[in-house]
Amino acid sequence: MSSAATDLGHHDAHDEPRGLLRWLTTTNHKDIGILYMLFGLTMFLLGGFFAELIRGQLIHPANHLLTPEVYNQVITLHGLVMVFGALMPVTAGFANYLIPLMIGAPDMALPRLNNWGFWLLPPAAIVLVLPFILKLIGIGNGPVDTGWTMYAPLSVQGGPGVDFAIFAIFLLGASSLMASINIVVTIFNLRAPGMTMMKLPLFVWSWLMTSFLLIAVFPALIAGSAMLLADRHFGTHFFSAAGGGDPVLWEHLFWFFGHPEVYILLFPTAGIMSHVLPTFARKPVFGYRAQVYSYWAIAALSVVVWAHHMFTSGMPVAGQLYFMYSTMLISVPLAILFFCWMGTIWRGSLSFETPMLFALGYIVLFFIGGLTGLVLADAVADQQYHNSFFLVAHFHYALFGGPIMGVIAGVYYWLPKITGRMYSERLGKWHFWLTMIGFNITFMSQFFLGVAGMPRRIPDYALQFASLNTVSSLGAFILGAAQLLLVYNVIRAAAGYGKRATNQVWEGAEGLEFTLPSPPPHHTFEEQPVVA
Ligand code: HEM
Ligand SMILES: [Cu+2]
Repeated sequence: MSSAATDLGHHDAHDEPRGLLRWLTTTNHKDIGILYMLFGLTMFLLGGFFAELIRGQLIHPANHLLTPEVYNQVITLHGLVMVFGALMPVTAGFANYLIPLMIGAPDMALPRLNNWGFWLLPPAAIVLVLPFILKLIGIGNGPVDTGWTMYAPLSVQGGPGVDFAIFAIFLLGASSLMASINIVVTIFNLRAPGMTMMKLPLFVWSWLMTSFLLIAVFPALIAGSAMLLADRHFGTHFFSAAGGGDPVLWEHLFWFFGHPEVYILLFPTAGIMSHVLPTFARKPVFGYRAQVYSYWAIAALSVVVWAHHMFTSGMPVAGQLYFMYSTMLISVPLAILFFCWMGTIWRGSLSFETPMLFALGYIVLFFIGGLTGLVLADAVADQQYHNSFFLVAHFHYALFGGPIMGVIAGVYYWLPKITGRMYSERLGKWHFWLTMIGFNITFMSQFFLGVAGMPRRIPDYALQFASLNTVSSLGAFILGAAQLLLVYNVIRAAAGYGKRATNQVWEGAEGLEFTLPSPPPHHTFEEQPVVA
């Protein structure tokens, strides 16, 4: 049994390469996981740099830090880099590192595909950002500047930066599909004896659902991008009304991908929550089955609500009502998840190490993101708030407040496992409080700006928006600076400083990964463990 099981994976030759070649050619899931996470962190810093440029421009009216063209390029790259460069790869890194450890498998099912999946990412990032750098030295007219949604007809008419972005999307799509297929096959086939589906750790379940979603919806974006490319260069008119096409078709294709994408970003970190909270509450996770069923319900509903992004594009009343109510329905399974998290910490013996702080911050911030999403789901209210700063504030509460906080909780939680060293708890707490304070200063003020009528995607604004924008920008500088503490903590642990971590790392931690040494050896579970 055990030999058959281990032969499924690969077995690195024992004279495996070292140094740079090791990282280029590795098929080991832990190495690849680390590559993904480092890539994600790098992109987080780049996306953060763009964010600071945006807030630098908006710090006071009539500012000339960026020209309007460059402003549009910077907001577009910021959005694309954060979503596709930072969040998706970093959660995929957790998947690669943790899923085999959590299910007792020696590696991912398709290790060479895994290597490919990762190495498509750096070229994608370079293709996306290269026009920006070329422009700095005077070549070309810069990167894509349409906003991350790349709406037609603007994207049909835009400069070569749009072509670079389309090519980056092809690479990112191929990478995501490879990773998703690998994850599904691994979870279905490589579980240790006794690890039934209903015993899977919730992080593994969350990634199974993420993979299903990716496989279901990424093709819509790839197809749409191919059509866009054809419209731009091969004389087709998919998105051009003059030639018999329809620009709204792009919106359908984009949001059929784009709305589920929110849950693709969210799920893995909802999974992380259900590991961090029980550990520091010293209680078993509450409502395991309810959480699994909620994942299913959210995933299913997420693909039928896309046009809530299109209320102002013109739609029959019946359509408005359908998309309004179906969207609001998602709050039911989401609320169940929230109740399960609360149930998990309810009357636990809580302690507040850094991962726990970020997990609690997640609950608070993502709750605000969710509630304000309900406001935008109201087809009538959305006529007012659409494309205002209310929306910008909402989706940052939903994307930073949820996924990014969850990723950071996960980083602090598993960093000692991965590096064998504890991070500095004191700096971790500083990181948390500065993030929490900086974040709320930055984005709470944007709700008020939005309600007062400040539109999104503008490099300059009317005088009555001045003071709240200054507040928001100062908050963003605190928020950005705070993330350097995370970088410091990661580098410090990776470089081998800090207290040694035990196998279990945390007093209340459970799961197969915590039965292994910290850091785990290069090859794990060559003998498959048996789960009782
Ligand atoms: C330091 C933290 C951040 C700050 C200060 C920040 C700031 C901003 C601002 C001010 C805008 C609006 C630009 C405009 O419409 O004129 C924006 C757009 C956006 N941000 Fe962020 N952001 C941050 C982090 C993130 C993260 C973590 C994500 C996603 C994971 C994200 C995703 C987006 C997206 C998708 C857009 C829309 C871009 C577009 O309209 O094309 N941001 N950000
Ligand atoms: Cu949506």
